[in-house]
Amino acid sequence: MGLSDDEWNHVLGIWAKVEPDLSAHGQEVIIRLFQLHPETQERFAKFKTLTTIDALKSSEEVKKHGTTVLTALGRILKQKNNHEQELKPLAESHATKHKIPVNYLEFICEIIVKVIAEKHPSDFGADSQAAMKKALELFRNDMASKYKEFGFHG
Ligand code: ZNH
Repeated sequence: MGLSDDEWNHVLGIWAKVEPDLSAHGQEVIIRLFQLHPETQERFAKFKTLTTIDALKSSEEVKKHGTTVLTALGRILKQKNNHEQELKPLAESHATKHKIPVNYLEFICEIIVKVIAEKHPSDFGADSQAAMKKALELFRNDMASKYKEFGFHG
């Protein structure tokens, strides 16, 4: 179920292309998450007033949150699955405070892959995409098992 060295090289290689423009990627991911799955936006008290696509696009807070999310994800990916230390606080806050079900994590992971594919068509080939999907699946599985440790079965 783990990734080979080659697969991790793919994951971290494409991530290195994402990082210089992390906030644009993050902004796009969050906006698309809200557009495709409006119920996810309801989890954010701070985004309740952003009811139009224009409001979402011009929000500095959305951009900031997108950067926060992708920064945390990048930190986790770079641990190549030795991510217990980085994952635990995230699982705890998302289980006990934000209460974000695992299927919402599936939504965002799918969108992350799509956004990277659109922004980096020539650097994110089939092998890299497959590796990234696998890495994100590991992330989600470990989040889900940590959720259970925190008593959240979402
Ligand atoms: Zn989340 C927050 C990350 C997903 C919802 N996040 C957050 C933060 C971070 C994150 C880092 C800050 C800190 C804490 O913990 O709190 N996320 C993340 C990641 C992911 C996510 C990495 C994946 C990939 N989230 C998510 C989802 C959702 C969410 C899907 C829904 C739907 N978060 C959230 C909220 C919050 C957070 C609600 C809080 C915000 C504020 O600030 O208010």
